[in-house]
Amino acid sequence: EASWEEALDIAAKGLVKIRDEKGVKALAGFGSAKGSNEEAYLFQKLVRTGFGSNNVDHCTRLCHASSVAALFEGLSSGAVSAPFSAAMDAEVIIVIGANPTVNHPVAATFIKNAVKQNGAKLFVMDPRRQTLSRHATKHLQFKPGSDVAMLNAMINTIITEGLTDDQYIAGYTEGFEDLKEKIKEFTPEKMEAICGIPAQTLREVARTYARAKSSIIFWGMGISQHVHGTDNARCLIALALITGQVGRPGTGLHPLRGQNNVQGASDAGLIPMFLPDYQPVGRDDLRGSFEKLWQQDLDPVRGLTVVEIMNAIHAGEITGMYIEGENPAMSDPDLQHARQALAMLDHLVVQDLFVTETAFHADVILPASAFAEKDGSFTNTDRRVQLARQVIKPPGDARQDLWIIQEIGKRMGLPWNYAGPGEVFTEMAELMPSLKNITWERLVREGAVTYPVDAPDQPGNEIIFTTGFPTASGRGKIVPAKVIPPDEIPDAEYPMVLSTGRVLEHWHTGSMTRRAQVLDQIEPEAVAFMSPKDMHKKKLVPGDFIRLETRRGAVEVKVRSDRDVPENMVFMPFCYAEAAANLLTNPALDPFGKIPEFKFCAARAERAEMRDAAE
Ligand SMILES: Nc1nc2c(c(=O)[nH]1)N[C@H]1C(S)=C(S)[C@@H](COP(=O)(O)OP(=O)(O)OC[C@H]3O[C@@H](n4cnc5c(=O)[nH]c(N)nc54)[C@H](O)[C@@H]3O)O[C@H]1N2
Ligand SMILES: Nc1nc2c(c(=O)[nH]1)N[C@H]1C(S)=C(S)[C@@H](COP(=O)(O)OP(=O)(O)OC[C@H]3O[C@@H](n4cnc5c(=O)[nH]c(N)nc54)[C@H](O)[C@@H]3O)O[C@H]1N2
Ligand SMILES: [Mo]
Repeated sequence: EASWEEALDIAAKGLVKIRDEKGVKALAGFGSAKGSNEEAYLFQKLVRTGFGSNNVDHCTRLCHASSVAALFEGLSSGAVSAPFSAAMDAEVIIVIGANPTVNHPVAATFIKNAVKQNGAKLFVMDPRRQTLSRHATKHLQFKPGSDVAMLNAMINTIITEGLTDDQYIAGYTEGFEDLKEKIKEFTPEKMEAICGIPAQTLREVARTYARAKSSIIFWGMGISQHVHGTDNARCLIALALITGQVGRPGTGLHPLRGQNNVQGASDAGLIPMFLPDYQPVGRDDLRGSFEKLWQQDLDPVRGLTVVEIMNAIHAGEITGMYIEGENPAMSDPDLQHARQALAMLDHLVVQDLFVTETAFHADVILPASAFAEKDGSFTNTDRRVQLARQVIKPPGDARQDLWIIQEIGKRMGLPWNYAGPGEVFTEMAELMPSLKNITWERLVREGAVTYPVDAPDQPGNEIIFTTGFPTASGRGKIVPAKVIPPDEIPDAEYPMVLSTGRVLEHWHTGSMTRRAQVLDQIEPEAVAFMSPKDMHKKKLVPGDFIRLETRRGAVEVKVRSDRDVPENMVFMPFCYAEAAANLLTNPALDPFGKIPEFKFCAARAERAEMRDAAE
């Protein structure tokens, strides 16, 4: 225990010492997608001006990094093209690699209502069945990791059967001729063997999507968390572009965002290759306006990403970190490796609501405040910037994040004197074109504004890309994808597939929800989910303990029978510290988004010898 003064002094001194003795690249920071836009902005500014490098990242790297890579490559914008309520205007809805009733319950309600009230056709594409499957016209339960095969077969059908929107292609896209050539080999018959969906079904779904007046695609982690995550997203973009299913009511591309403020934290620049609003750190012309306003030269070289930072610690290159509102000791892949890295650091400052598994490794823990305990703006999955107002006082001696980040900044020599989030937002708006016509005063007055906004007195544009794209040519780029298998294929030694994700009751690493009595009573202990057939084969009954093992490690966990899980797969949420799924996951990365393959690795599941259900 220490006073705030003492804690802040030690926290900042440790960082300064490393910066001055080992150099600016020996420090790194993880900011938070749970905090406000202003906190995210100030945190990346601290790393870029106080630490002196671009070694700043956050959980988006583990989340939609590959979707964003594909969207930027094709459309020069990583945000959704339409809000989730656009489902209500859609004739056809595709939900792929997402489980909205569990993870996006509000959006799921719109999707269910679209089916029920408007008769929309819903296609759910997921190796695992889910609640939404019951509302679906069809659930395509394809083989995990084979999205590109399935989607390419659909693109092939649309092109060979002449279901493309040729006027849209001519007016708003580029790269179609190349796609047309390359897609020839991906016939539904050939792809059936890879993805496990009958060619006839692939054709029917493709036709329905292409022919509908309005079709929209929602996607989630089942698309992004693969070594071919960017390719998966490229296929979805190609589907929308060749059929013109974007830029009109009821159409579009909607990567369902995860953390409450992952859109805002990314926009605000918690990304190692981009300054706020995705302005590349290497572009002298763009960096110049930041250098002018911040009155300091900035590093023109991109920084390291989440997993790269952990590797750099092992290599002895990074020795100090500041982690605000993230729990990498639970959320990173291959935890043994990640936790070793955290333990190797000479100096670690952790700022969180709770003493997390990450805080366990810290030299200084700074108790921060949750969203209800502070003011700030948050940007949701629909690009809606919303003002959250403080409703309760932080407990005990906990302090607000903005204040803490600023105090660290001052102690590192920065001339900061922000009176509150309003001043920080005003500075952001000066540097971020996306916030044009959104002022703090407007947020206070209206509560929420969706960007982009054309004028101070006009509402924001919910649907974008109505007349082309913000690319240099104004056209959306179609990028063909090849079929690449997952990094680690099941074999004789590890014959099953381990897939990880979420449950309704818990949030990610469980640091918050497992401390919530009610939620923890509903889902109190670590579980893995297996198909009844596999359980029967292995002579397991629900409640038995299994030993789940991969090339990275092993955990013992209770098993639950679940008809939604396909044969030969084990599904496990990553919220349980006592059986952390990420001790098992594969850290292999997608080459473009640098996202790890959380959704697929080879595993072995056996009855745990020492334990049984009676225990
Ligand atoms: N209750 C709760 N809600 C949350 C969260 C939470 O922790 N708890 N986290 C939030 C965050 S940050 C995020 S990113 C979102 C995530 O929300 P989702 O994207 O819905 O999350 P997941 O459960 O990880 O995975 C989605 C689906 O991908 C499927 N899948 C697995 N492998 C494949 C594959 O190879 N291809 C395809 N197409 N699908 C596959 C899984 O079966 C699963 O149904 O949820 C947000 N909402
Ligand atoms: N195996 C596996 N691993 C995964 C995934 C998967 O599907 N499978 N999904 C990945 C994805 S999509 C994501 S987004 C990441 C999430 O990874 P993390 O972001 O590391 O997970 P959280 O548990 O949400 O951690 C957020 C922390 O912030 C704290 N916090 C909340 N609000 C505040 C605040 O206002 N201020 C401060 N200072 N702290 C706050 C919480 O107490 C918590 O400890 O996990 C990734 N890891
Ligand atoms: Mo996420």
